[in-house]
Parts: sequence; C-alpha cells; structure tokens
Amino acid sequence: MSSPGTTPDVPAGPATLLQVSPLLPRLEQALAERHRTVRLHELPDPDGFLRDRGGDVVAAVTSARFGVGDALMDALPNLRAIVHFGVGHETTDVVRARARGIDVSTTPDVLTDCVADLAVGALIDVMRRVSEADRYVRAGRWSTAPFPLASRVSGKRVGVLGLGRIGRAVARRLEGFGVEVAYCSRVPVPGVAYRRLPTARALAEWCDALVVTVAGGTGTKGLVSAEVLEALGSDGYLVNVARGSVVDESALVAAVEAGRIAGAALDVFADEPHVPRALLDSDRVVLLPHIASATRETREAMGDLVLRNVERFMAEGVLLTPVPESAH
Ligand code: 8YV
Repeated sequence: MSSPGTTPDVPAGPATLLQVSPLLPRLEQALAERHRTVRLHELPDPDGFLRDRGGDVVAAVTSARFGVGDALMDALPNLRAIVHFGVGHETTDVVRARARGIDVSTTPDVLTDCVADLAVGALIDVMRRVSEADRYVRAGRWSTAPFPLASRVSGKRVGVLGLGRIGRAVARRLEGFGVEVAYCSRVPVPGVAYRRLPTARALAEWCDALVVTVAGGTGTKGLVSAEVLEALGSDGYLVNVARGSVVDESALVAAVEAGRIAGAALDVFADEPHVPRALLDSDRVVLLPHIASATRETREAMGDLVLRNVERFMAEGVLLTPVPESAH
C-alpha cells in the first residue's frame, strides 16, 4: 500500500499500465481512457510510486528511445509486457525481460517505408549537395559564382549495412536509380539477388555510399569504425538512419574534418540531441533530428500498433507484434 503523501495523484487500486515516457497525445489519451494508466514521467515522486505500487504494474508502454532499463524492470515484479513505440528495442534488455517471463513488442513494418524514403532522400541530399545548395542560394552566393559540382547518384554502388525490413526497402527504392546494391548482414538474406559481402569493411571498400540500417545495441556498437570509414574513402558517402551507436562518432568527426570521406547524412547520433561541433560546422554533412519515421501517417500507424499490442495483451495475455527470438 502506498504510504500517505508519496503518490498523492495516483488513485488507489491496481495500476495496470505504466507509461514510461511521453507519447503521441492521441495515444496517451487512448491509453488513459481504456486502461488504468500511470504516467511515470509525470509523477512528482516516481521512485515513491515504484517502491509502493510497482507491484501493481503488469504492462509498460515506452518509446524506442527510453525503453525499460534494468532498474525499472527490477522495480516491477509483476510486469509481463513491455510495449515499445518504435522498432528499435536496444534500450530494453530483451533477453533479461524474457528470462523473467516478460514479453516485448515493437512497431515493425508500419515505419519501414518512411524510414527508407528518408534514407534515400538523405543519400541524394548529401551526394547532390541539396541542403548545401539551398544554403548557398539563401546566402545570396548564387549571383557571385556557380555552385560547385556534386556527385551523381544513379548508377553508383550502394552498400546496405543490415538488410532487414528497412534495408530491403532502401535497396528496392535504389533499384529505380539503376544503383548496384550489395549488403552485409550476419546471415545471408534469402530471396534477394544482391551480392553479400562478408564484413562492413569489405562493403565500404566496394561501395560509393554506405547506408546504415542495422539494428542498434551492443552487438553493432562501433561497427562503422575508423577502419570502415577509411575503406569508404575520400570519394565515399555515409548515410545513417539506424542508431548513432553503430558509428564510431569520434572517428566520423575525424574523417569528416580531414576529408577522408566525401560526406555524411545523419539522422541519428551517439548522444541525441547533441551533435558534435565539427559536424555542425561542416558543409559536407547533412544533419537531421532523428526524423526518419516522423510523418503524421507513420507516427499515427505506430501509435495504433502500440494500442493494438496493449489491447491484445490486456485481453489475451499475449502481444500482437512481439520481438522475434532471432532478433536478440
Ligand atoms: C522513433 C525509432 O524516432 O523506431 C525507432 O526505433 O528510432 C523511431 O521510429 C522512435 O521510436 C521515437 O522514440
């Protein structure tokens, strides 16, 4: 039972659903209307709530950004489901959760098209210098000199690092540009005709542009290392729509500063929303504020899928789109 004063704004009774982080307003409203929902991040004393009432929580809704960390998981002894808004789940230890009988879901498929659209847009942006050209016109420099030449996209070689749903959607789009695609994945991907290269380094050596679509987490941390960037070379471009952790950001900064790669388009960073000064100062880098899935249509679809996962769990005790065993 709660001790007086610790969680005054949480009504008594079994708390069924814990909202860990801010979500779309429409989703928050639906969760609150349909379930006894406690918004942990809005409580004046979240620790007090967890201490006194953590045992009431059976399901947690969170975002890919916040997940459910180990300490929070430990504070919820009766937790049975973790529902993520987003496809990434590296902020939650899924193996640890499963060992405790907690199932975990994400929002796959519904965001694939928008993330792939943005990856291709970012690739074109950095290679054709679109954002840089926009700044050039706005600065009134067009009348003084023609804009420098950029790099052709059509017909180039693009390496896709991680050929999952999003990587495949990027590759399919690039086929329309007459681009030659190769990939690197832990295991060969069945049913695709693209060439598979054994390492990130081999892929970077082969391609003109490396598009990172691999899942984040400890298994891929620093996968795009100084060595991989070196292999990409001074004519090579990097696009990252996956996670900042996949790229060794200090090595990237050094490579950009020294002109050891031609350019980079980044939607994700090691410590969001902080972007290293050297990247902010470079005209050869396209910087985006983690917006790959951020369209009205996709975010609504992600919200609906979160809700359907919660509904299914509350009604039947199982999740609709659980993280597959092979994904961790
Ligand atoms: C969102 C994402 O920005 O799906 C993911 O893993 O990174 C993005 O779609 C994220 O879910 C918002 O927290």
